Amino acid sequence: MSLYLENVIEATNRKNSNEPEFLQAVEEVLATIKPVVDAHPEYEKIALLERMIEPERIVSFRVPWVNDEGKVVVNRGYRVQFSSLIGPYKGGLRFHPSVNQSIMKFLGFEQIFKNALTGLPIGGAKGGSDFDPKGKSDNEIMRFCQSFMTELYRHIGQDVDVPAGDIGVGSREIGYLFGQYKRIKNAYEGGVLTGKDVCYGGSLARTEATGYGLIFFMREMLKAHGNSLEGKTVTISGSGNVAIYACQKAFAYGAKVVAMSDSNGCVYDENGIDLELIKQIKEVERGRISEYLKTHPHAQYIERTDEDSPVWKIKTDIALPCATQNELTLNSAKALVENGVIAVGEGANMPCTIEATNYLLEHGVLVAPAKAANAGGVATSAIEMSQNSMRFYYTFEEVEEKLDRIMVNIFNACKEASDTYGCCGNYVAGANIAAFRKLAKAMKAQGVV
Ligand code: NDP
Ligand code: 2IT
Repeated sequence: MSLYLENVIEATNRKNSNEPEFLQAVEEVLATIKPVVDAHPEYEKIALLERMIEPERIVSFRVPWVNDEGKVVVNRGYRVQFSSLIGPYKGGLRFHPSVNQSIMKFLGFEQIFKNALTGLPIGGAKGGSDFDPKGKSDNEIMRFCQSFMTELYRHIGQDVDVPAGDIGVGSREIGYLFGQYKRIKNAYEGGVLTGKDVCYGGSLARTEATGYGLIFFMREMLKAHGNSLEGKTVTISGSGNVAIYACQKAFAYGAKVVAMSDSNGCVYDENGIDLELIKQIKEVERGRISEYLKTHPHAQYIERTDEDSPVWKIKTDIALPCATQNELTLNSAKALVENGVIAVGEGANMPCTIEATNYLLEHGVLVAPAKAANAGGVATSAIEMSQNSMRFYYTFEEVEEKLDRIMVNIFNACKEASDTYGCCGNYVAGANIAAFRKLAKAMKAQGVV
């Protein structure tokens, strides 16, 4: 490793020692872009890596709101505006009790690279709160969202920073956030948030986009290795937005999804998951996945007892982690390899630990890395922004076709980079290198900012 890279890694570890998820995300990128950095000694003088690793701005704020019992609750809100290098800050909002600055920074850092891969003009950001939406009434969700936006509005704008959904933030929350923004600004600025309902400026197919995009990327990756989704067994972690639409598209390509999960455990249905039932439980009733067995008693429910999710112990050809970071551990990777997995597609952000990814790659498993494989969501957000600017709607088919083309381009970019830099078939390295090359070029072009 070059001395420059070594020094940057050492300084990053020292400065961010209390932020393990952020350090993990940075380490994964720096470990793979070495050949590009080595070929560009001028990067050191202009502190290119240091500037890419340091967020442009972090905003953290108090979010007070009143619960249904009349008690005031205080949560912490964040927006990490990581990079505006290639477009307005862009990235989702996460509402989950685990949210902290480290998680916000890792997600914002990943987003810069992911957004660069889409080929669209969007910078990188992430935000959210440690608010737990579970068990909250609709009115509580609304009051929380209104309070959150009452601070956030001053930091965002359709040409400045464009938030969207992530864990715990879907169409309902985006609606409440948008309503409050519009009220404060006294203006309809459609492009300030994406993931809006189609009835007031959202894009058709945005809801489906991340899951569909993941399967399009998987299709391309398998094709490049003489394989396909047809007839394959698939297991998916999570049962939220990404998991549900990945499941739907996997079935459409002739695969059979046999397992899905939530944070408490997983359901295994050897007949194939009944997706309509999952949607009813998760999207309508906001319940637990274990309720699947009430109407499908032949299925099995396996409770989660430790950090290794039971879903990865089930035999499968293709595994799609679509829940959260570090949900696929080294133990899980070993279990998957032992059961003959051929491909892992990251729908969630950084779902595999570094040890798990390395183990999978060393054992010949194809890995579709998150930055590339789940980029369909944010790419379709950018398509939503462009429709808002045009004051026009594309049809579902038009958006899906654009998304498909974008995912094909992303796969090709990852493949080209991995072939060029001598890590053929390693799309984790390919995605990082392809994104980094573009970002580095833009950073050099724009001077020291
Ligand atoms: P949702 O809130 O719709 O669903 C999240 C799912 O993951 C739920 O099934 C949830 O289970 C499970 N989950 C959440 N946290 C944990 C945890 N700590 N341990 C185990 N399971 C957990 O979120 P999304 O589907 O939108 O997001 C899923 C992942 O995809 C995230 O990593 C997100 O960053 C990423 N992503 C999302 C995009 C989007 O467009 N929405 C785009 C790109 C990436 P439970 O109900 O029990 O909490
Ligand atoms: O992680 C992600 O890419 C998202 N949560 C979607 C971001 C967006 O702006 O659509």
